[in-house]
Amino acid sequence: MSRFDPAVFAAIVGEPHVVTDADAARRFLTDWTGRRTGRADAVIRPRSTGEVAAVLTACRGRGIAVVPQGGNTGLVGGSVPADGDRPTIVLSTERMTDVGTPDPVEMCVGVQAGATVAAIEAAATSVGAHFAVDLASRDSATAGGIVATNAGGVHVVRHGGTRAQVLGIEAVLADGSVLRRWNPLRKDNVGYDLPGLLAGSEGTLAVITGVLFALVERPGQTAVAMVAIDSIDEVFALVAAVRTAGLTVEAVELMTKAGVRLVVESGSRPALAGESAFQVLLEVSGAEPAQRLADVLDTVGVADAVVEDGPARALWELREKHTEVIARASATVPVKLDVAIPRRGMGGFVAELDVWAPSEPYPCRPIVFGHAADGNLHVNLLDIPDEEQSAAAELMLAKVVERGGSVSAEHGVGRDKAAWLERVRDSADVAAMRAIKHAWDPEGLLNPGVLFV
Ligand code: FAD
Ligand code: 2HG
Ligand code: ZN
Repeated sequence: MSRFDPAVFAAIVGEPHVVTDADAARRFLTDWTGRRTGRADAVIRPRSTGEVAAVLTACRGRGIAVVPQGGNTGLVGGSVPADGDRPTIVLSTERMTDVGTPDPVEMCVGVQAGATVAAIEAAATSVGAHFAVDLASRDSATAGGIVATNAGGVHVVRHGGTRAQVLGIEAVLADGSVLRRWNPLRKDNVGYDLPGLLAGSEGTLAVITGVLFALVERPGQTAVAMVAIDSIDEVFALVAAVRTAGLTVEAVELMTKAGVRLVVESGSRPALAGESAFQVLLEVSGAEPAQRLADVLDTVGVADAVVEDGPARALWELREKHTEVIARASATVPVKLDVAIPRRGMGGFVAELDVWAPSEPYPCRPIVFGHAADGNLHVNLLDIPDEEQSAAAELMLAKVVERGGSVSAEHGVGRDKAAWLERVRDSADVAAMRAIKHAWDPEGLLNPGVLFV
């Protein structure tokens, strides 16, 4: 196996874009949580698909592993390399930020992999359309990253996840060849859905260089309510009442008293005067949405609520600040578990968590929030000593599986949950996934240690 030679890569992307200086490379080698720091021989920053193809060809010939990285906002340790001796580069898409002109007839926009979610939405807005994926990391998370993780976000209840928005894809395979399906057709059943396969592939099958995204209609007038509730089951009654009233549900986000309290302590204005066990943020669209939403809340008889015209950023702030506030509030890096639970079981799961957390040998502060209508809960366990964290995660994920849930709802498997793959998928399923991995990346160069242990 040849040693890494920076000159080979400098000849492809230009010397300034082969980052070997330790200080300059640091931000690419530690993940967003600060939990994982890895090692790489260099960070390579190509500008074009042709450069990515040449980089992968050079890596293949030299046995160099490639860790694709977009905004590095991933929360499962998949965007940074492992800490070992293996020759490795981080391939950053941060210079691949082109956003094409959106097409208002075909309702699509083509972007390079490093374009941020915020940039894609800005382009969509310029033609009166809307990009359906939105998440609090929108200013950093990239097209390639959201496709590679099949990110969810706040509008899954309305439009589905990222995979549902992918019309076409351009990606460089491990052998340096370029796969391109780039057609805005909504109907095209010729062969396997390779763009769909790359959604959720977490950098293990190819480096995504471009995405042709579907755009959706703007929601028009929206209204946002923050509603006090005592039990999670009330969420579903509320959502049903809103739908029955003819309003369209755009987002349904759950928070707990403990989480809202932390965000308010960090300086945000509380929405409601009192404290309830849970607060749910409901965003709806339709004609006169604020008045109609208020009427629905009256009819249902909620104890406390506030309704504002959209976009109601102050209400959204209470939800969107959870991740950063939790990171600052915990004495140790929080254990972050992104799980899905069958909706009828969510209340029981959260109640059990409250009993379990203080009674374990390593008592922790659980903060739960998430995309309630999708059954997606973000369970953050604060203050757990480092040496106890994997046992705590293990216990929690086992409870999720017992309840028929998923150990990864929207963040992916990454390195953090790779050991769970064989526990939650049956042997034929894992064998099929391994066969795909082997066919696309026979030498195991793409993101080793992610998805598969
Ligand atoms: P990275 O973190 O750089 O990479 C993530 C994975 O994708 C890695 O495995 C990486 O190898 C791979 N990858 C990246 N680019 C490419 C490429 N071009 N080709 C192939 N593989 C690639 N996630 C949600 O699903 N929903 C949320 O609501 C949400 N909210 C968040 C809020 C905050 C404040 C933060 C910090 C994170 C949040 N996330 C959320 C997690 C994260 O933003 C998403 O997983 C996002 O999709 C990652 O995009 P990225 O560009 O940062 O990818
Ligand atoms: C969100 O929905 C993200 O805000 C982050 O998926 C979840 O911080 C988390 O646990
Ligand atoms: Zn989320």
